[in-house]
Amino acid sequence: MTTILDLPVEEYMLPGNRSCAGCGLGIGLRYILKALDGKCIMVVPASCLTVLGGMYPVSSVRVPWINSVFPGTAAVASGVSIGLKALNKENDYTVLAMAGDGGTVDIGIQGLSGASERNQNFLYICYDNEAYMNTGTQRSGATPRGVKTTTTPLEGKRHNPKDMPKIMEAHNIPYVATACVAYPIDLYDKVKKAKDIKGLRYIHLLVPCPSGWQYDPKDTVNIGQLAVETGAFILYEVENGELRLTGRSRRIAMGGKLKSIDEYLNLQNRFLKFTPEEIEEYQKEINQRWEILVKRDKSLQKEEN
Ligand SMILES: Cc1ncc(C[n+]2csc(CCOP(=O)(O)OP(=O)(O)O)c2C)c(N)n1
Ligand code: SF4
Ligand SMILES: [Mg+2]
Repeated sequence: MTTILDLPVEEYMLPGNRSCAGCGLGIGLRYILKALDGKCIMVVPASCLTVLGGMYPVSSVRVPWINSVFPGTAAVASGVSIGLKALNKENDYTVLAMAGDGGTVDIGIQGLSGASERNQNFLYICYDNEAYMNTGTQRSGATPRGVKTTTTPLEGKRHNPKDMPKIMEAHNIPYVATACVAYPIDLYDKVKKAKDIKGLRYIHLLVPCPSGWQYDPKDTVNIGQLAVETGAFILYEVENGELRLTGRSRRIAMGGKLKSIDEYLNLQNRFLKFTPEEIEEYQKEINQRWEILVKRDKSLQKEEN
């Protein structure tokens, strides 16, 4: 098991960037770049990540970085990986496409689906802050039900979000995983594993955002942990169709208990004030999804026996 002492001391993020105080994105990128030993070429569409990366001629990271058009991330990453192959350098670098939820589940989904069908050789990380944050919090296909955004200001979003990891699983790519920046070692291990797999690898990374989720910037890790501890977000990986719960989610499945969802909802001002009946309904949906994933994890049953 990886511990904090096993992490490389080398840093690939430079001190100082332009993201908001308490943004979860910097935590995620720091561990992702460590797991890739800084040997990657990033492809990034318009998003908070472009802001974090910085404007030419300055940069907050020590790795090459291509800014792509919004829908083109997976197409550009495909081109870069084919170019590396032509130069006989495909084992020297990981091509890392990293886009927000808007740039993935809505605007980039067709290019990503095509690249997945072709099993193009790159790692795609969707960092999910559950709205279009860079342009001031508009709802996306990943925004949870009941969230107030600038495009759903009164009644909150009325629809459930797309299950993007499930959509990616349906493409039969070699690796699909979820992760949350509040559990950086779990994220680190997944990126390290994905690095050594050939073909299209997808990680869906939950990134709490104090500005859009409306909570105190000091609570980013706490909120991310609560997302997992309540089952609002579940940590798992799927290799060759086999699903395995990981990290905190695995420990809960092996004898713990999910916390009640209202603990998570109440800490964030982005959610509507739900009635007790609505909270009960929310909890029921979370429990159902949790039970489906626990049942799918055959390795849990083996460990119990
Ligand atoms: C084609 C196009 N449409 C709209 C924009 C404006 N725009 C820039 S960043 C952004 C939000 C991106 O949202 P997401 O992908 O979720 O990343 P986040 O900002 O939340 O990190 C938008 C709408 C753009 N740059 N290009
Ligand atoms: S709006 Fe949210 S995701 Fe974007 S930089 Fe600020 S805290 Fe980070
Ligand atoms: Mg977003």
